Amino acid sequence: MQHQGFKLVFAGPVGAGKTTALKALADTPPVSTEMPLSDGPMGAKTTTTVALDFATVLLDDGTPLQLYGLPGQEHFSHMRPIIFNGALGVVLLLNAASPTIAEECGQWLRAVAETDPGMAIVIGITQSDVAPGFRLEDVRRAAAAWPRPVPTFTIDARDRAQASQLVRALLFSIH
Ligand SMILES: Nc1nc2c(ncn2[C@@H]2O[C@H](COP(=O)(O)OP(=O)(O)O)[C@@H](O)[C@H]2O)c(=O)[nH]1
Ligand SMILES: [Mg+2]
Repeated sequence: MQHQGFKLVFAGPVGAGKTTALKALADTPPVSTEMPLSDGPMGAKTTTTVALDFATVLLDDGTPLQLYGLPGQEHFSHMRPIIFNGALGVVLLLNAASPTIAEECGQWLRAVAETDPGMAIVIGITQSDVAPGFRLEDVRRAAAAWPRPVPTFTIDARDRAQASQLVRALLFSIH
C-alpha cells in the first residue's frame, strides 16, 4: 500500500495565514472550505475556513505529508478534535499584527493540549513585516507555558520556502 503521508495540522486564529501557508506548500490546489466571514470583512479578508483545508505535499527529500488547516473561529472549535485525530504535529500560526498575540498563543496551546498534550508543535508568526510594534519576546513568554520548548519563527505564509522551513522544524522535533 502506498504511504499516505504524515498528518500535520495548521492551527491558529482567523487571519493568521493557515489557508495561505497550505496553498504555498501544496503540490496541487488545496481542498478548501472558504465561506464569507459571518461577522463581515476583517480588512481585506472577506472569507474564512469553515470546516477544514486539506492539501498534500511531497517534500524535496521525498517525505509525503498531509496538511490540514483548522477553522480559526471559536464556533467551529468542535472540528478540532476531529482534525487533530491521528496528527503527528501542529503548526501554530499567529498574526504579529494582533495586539493580543500572546493571549492567542496561550489559548491555542491550551486548545492543543486539551486534545493531546504530547503533540509536537512549532509556532510561525506571520505578518511581522506589517507589524512594527511586534515583540517576539511576548510570544516566547506565552509559549513557555508548554511543557517542552516550542521552536518559534517569524515567517511569511505566502512564501513556500519559509512555510516549508517551518514544517521541517516540526518534523525535526518529532524525529
Ligand atoms: N504582509 C503579509 N501578509 C501575509 C503574511 N502571511 C500571510 N499574509 C496574508 O495574510 C492573510 C491570511 O489569511 P488566511 O490565509 O486566509 O488566514 P487563515 O484565516 O489563518 O486561513 C492573507 O491575505 C495573506 O496573504 C506575511 O508574512 N506578510
Ligand atoms: Mg483559513
